[in-house]
Amino acid sequence: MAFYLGFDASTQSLTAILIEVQGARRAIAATDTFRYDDELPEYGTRHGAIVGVEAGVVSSPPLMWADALDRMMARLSRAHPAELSRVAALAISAQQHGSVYLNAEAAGRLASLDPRVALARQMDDVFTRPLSPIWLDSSTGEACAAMASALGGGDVVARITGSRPYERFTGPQIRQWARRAPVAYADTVRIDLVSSFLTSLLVGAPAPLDPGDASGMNLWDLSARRWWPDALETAAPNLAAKLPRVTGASDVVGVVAPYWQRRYGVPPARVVVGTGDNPSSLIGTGLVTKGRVAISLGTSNTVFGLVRDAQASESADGHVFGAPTGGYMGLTCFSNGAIAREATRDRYGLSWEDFSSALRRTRPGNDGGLMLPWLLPEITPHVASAGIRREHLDENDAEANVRGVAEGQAMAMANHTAWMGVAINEIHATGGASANRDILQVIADVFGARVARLPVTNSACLGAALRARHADVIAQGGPDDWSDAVAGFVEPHPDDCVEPSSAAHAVYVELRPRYAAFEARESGGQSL
Ligand code: XUL
Repeated sequence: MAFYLGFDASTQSLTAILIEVQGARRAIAATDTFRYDDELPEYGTRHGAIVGVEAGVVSSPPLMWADALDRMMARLSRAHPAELSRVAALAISAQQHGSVYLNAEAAGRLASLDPRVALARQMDDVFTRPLSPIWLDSSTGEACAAMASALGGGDVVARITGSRPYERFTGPQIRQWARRAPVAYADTVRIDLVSSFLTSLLVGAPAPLDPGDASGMNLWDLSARRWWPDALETAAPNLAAKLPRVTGASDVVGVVAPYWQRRYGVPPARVVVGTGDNPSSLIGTGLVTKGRVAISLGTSNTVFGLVRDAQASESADGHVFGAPTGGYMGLTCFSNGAIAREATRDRYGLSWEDFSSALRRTRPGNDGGLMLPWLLPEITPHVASAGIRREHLDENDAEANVRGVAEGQAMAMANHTAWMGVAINEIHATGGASANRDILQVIADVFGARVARLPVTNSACLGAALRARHADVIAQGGPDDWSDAVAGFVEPHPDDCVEPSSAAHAVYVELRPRYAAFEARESGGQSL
């Protein structure tokens, strides 16, 4: 019997899932999660982040992620010592795009972590940038424009890297910071993504990136599978020397460092290259073959699925990333996910049960009321000035506003997914809000597709544990078989499927172009 451990360092929380695999027996052996705001209040985050004074600046302390990983391992070693001592392989999933800037001390520190001293105390002076920009940051518009123009236009950048220059992507982030803080940039010997930073902590040495997370930087040439020299040069001086190596998506990068072995009784298990939460969710939702999409309702809302090639993303809507299965995945990301849903709930003093009953009591189409739920600056479509916009919707009508946020999110997801060219008959739903059947009903009706709820709501974390197992099997000379790797963990229960209503779908077929036109007017973009 073997155990595999996955971690997901998301925007707001850290989750761990231990899975057990013995022949055909596959089970979740343990799961644990905590919110940074609650468990690590000393870092001063709200929703896991710190909003800067300058418009659009959003960051998180990288030390908090290290501390969270340390504390989670402590919790697992207390609650599940026997299982932890039999872990065969581990992998990290982490929020995408966030970057961690390390000085010349860091590598030595990683190599000699003292098991008697908490991790955060040993790593607190290795950062040249104490706050890491994260995916919610939208402050780098100028850097994006400069990179697009230097590289032949946004569509050229999209063709090569899978995405037009986006504000949260790491290349524009690095460019802006290198120009504003040249001395600190020169002192930086290594720039990690969150996934490679946490993986480095696990192995006690600088760890590589996988192609999935590397493609969230506007620096990685997707088809050539190497850094794009022109983009590196445009972003910052001497950048190639500071970036991690990029390995295959199923590569083992080392074994668990002595720190974790001695402090928590973790065995010298294999550590697999980390990846971003969306590539990891692709595995955790079982999308290892083409033709289906998943919707993740987390801090961000994302829609993703496997796509045919690297060229699909010239539309302004989406991204193509390397997929853990070796091909490519398409993704559209909305920043106004959970935070907009929670703000609507709180604004009207509702519980989640009230939120659900408001959805049940109101009619599909909301009697023509529309909401653009842009509580935060929005990524898709690009909206720099946050603020909820309403049309034919009374701000004081709590129930209509609940339906407004749910329908607005679902219609935006449907409208901005067409570029992937995937015929959507079934959607796998994941993320915290996928537990809410009434939200899923709205999504099923808008897309006209069945929505299958998966047994594990944190598919990014499950994906990390499954990736660990898949890579471990290969490392032992076994087959590269993704269908077998995910079997037993990702099958939706038939009772957990939400079917679309054809009458409600017909309402949305009419409403979606109106929603798109309202969105285009308010964002200054193109209508459908
Ligand atoms: C994807 C994106 C978000 C983060 C959230 O491009 O920015 O989904 O990965 O953790």
